[in-house]
Order: sequence, then structure tokens, then C-alpha cells
Amino acid sequence: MATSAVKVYGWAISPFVSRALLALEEAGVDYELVPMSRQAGDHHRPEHLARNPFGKVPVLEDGDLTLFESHAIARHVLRKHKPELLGTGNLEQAALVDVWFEVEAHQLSPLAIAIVVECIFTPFLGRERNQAVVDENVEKLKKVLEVYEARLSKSKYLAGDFLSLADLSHFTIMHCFMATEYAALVEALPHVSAWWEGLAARPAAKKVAEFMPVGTAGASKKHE
Ligand SMILES: N[C@@H](CCC(=O)N[C@@H](CS)C(=O)NCC(=O)O)C(=O)O
Repeated sequence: MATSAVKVYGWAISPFVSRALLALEEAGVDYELVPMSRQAGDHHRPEHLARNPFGKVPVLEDGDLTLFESHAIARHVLRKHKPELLGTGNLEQAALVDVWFEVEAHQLSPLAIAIVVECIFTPFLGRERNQAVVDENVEKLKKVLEVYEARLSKSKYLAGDFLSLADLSHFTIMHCFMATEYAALVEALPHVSAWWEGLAARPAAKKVAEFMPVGTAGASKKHE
């Protein structure tokens, strides 16, 4: 049986792993997802530590090139196969893609991840959620989302009027976040909400969402 030249190692329910898969799907790259088990500790085994010395997933193998860190993986995939999603060829556009790619990584995602961990993954692992952590991050996220609302009231996408990696990079963590009762924070902001719905409707996003069965809370479970 022929094996794919591009391999992604990890468990696809992870938003980090799925960020890599989304870039591959958007670029139309044929790839193989090599499943690993977190419970079995596959990521601590020597063969995986040889791929990523930090013992995390995802790892991408692209021929002889082995990469870790989901942002770097996504950027590599698009640089190679769909550079227009990086704003390539226009210095100003490329710089704005970089800005909002960094905003996702350093402003929005840390807050959204903290909420998702407490609301979805902690109960899934049989532990009790820490509501104080949720509340603190919800308050910070509200302010960040207001900045997004202002930005998206001026341009259809984050880097301008063109879809880019800056938008796509949000998809997997937001997919998880929208399954919490705090989805209402997004739904209350018309421009952020329309942007999110556009992202979630993309065929590549729908395909990746199938790997991430976190359910949906949405408008039906608004936070009181
Ligand atoms: N900054 C990394 C984060 C990777 C990461 O934390 N992956 C999680 C996926 S659930 C993991 O490997 N966790 C295993 C562990 O920390 O033991 C990225 O973006 O790839």
C-alpha cells in the first residue's frame, strides 16, 4: 500500500493537531494522520521524542523535513502549497497576516484554551472544573473579542478583505470554545459572529471538525 509523503502524528481532537490538519486540507495536500494515544503515553516514547524533543503533538513529516509547533507547521504547509493565504507577494498584506496570526497565538488562544480546558477537557477527564479560572479568562476574552469586533467591522477578514492563515488559525480552538456555554460571547458580536460562521462553513473546516467531536453549545446554551 502506498504511504503518503506527508504525515501528521497526534490525536486529532487536539486543536493543535487539527490546526495542522486544517492547513493541509485548505491547501489540498494529501496526508496521512498517524494516530497516537495520549492515554498510552505514545508522545513520551523515544521514537516520538526523536520527532519532537518536547514530547508534544502535532508533528509533521514532509519528506525529509520534520516539524513541530502547530503554527510553524501551518505556515510551512501554506508557504509551500498555498502562499496566497500568507499574503505573499504584498509586503503590507503579509505583515498584517503576521500581526493577526500572532494575535491569535498570544491574545485570543491562551484565554480560549484555558476556558475550553476547564469546561470541556477537565470534566471529560473526570476532574472538577475550576470556575475561578474560567471567570478570569472569560473577562479577559470579552475585552479581546471587542478588539476583534472593531477590526472586523472595518474588514471582512482579520488581515484585510482576503482570507488568510490569520483567520484559519483560529478555527480549531474556536470550534472547541463554541461548544462551551460561553459561545454567547461570540454570538453577541455581529461582525465576529459573521466571521466565525464564514470560517466554520468552509469545507476544510467542516472536515476537520469531524475529527473534533466536542459538541456545540451555541445560542441554545447561553451563559446566564
Ligand atoms: N505550542 C504547541 C502546543 C502543543 C501541545 O500542547 N499539544 C498537546 C496536544 S493535547 C500535547 O501534546 N499534550 C501532551 C502533553 O503535554 O503531555 C503547538 O502549537 O503545537
